[in-house]
Amino acid sequence: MAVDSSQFPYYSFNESANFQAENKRIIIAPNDSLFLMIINTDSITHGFNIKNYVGVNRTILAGDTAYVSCSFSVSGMHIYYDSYNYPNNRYMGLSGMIVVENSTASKFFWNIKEHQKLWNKFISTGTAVTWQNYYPDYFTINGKSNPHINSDTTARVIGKLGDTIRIYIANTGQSVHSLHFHGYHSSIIYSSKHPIHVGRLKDTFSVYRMESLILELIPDQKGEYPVHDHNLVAVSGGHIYPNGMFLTILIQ
Ligand SMILES: [Cu+2]
Repeated sequence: MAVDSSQFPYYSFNESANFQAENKRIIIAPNDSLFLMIINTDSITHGFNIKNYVGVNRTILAGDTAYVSCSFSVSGMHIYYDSYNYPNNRYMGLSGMIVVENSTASKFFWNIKEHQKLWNKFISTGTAVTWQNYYPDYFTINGKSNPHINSDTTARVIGKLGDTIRIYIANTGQSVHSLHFHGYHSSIIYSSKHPIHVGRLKDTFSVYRMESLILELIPDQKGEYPVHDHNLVAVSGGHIYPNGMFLTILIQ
């Protein structure tokens, strides 16, 4: 269900039979062994893969189960997703985060996506879509839009002056998103697409399709400041402002 209470088909990797728009967030330490059992409870074929990880791609028929084992030797973040009928199934929501870390920083997670309501209906009924004609109208963080995203305690940054805060961002949608922080600069400590950008201190971050990015924020002032997508259509939902990719940071 979208921010304006309209409904459209949406898929997600969940831990149980209870539907959650946000995919299961997997957090492990470097060199941990991760074993996944992926059950396809749908009536159509799905897949599983981890971006930039060789040997885990699976096709999972309706009702079947796949088993995947993997591990990561260094800290970072990876995107797992439905690789079948790509990118359609992934676009429909089937994509989440694998966070590899052992830091003591406070952590927040933004899995960002966007949708064109009509396209979700088309894809769910097997109707072909042409990505060149894609004009999304709903924009989400962890499956939620403003104002609901502000009550997601795993997403909304709340901290104190001088804290070390890490924000894990994955763009699992089809569009590029450009996140602008008001009030604060953050440094890039990991980028899957542009490792050369690590160390840059900025207030606006482009996040490309299927890119994962880790930011470190050390707040130097108190206050409540917005963070939003600077492609301003993404600050709307169903054409209503500000019901999109927009939340606030609260530093006390
Ligand atoms: Cu701005």
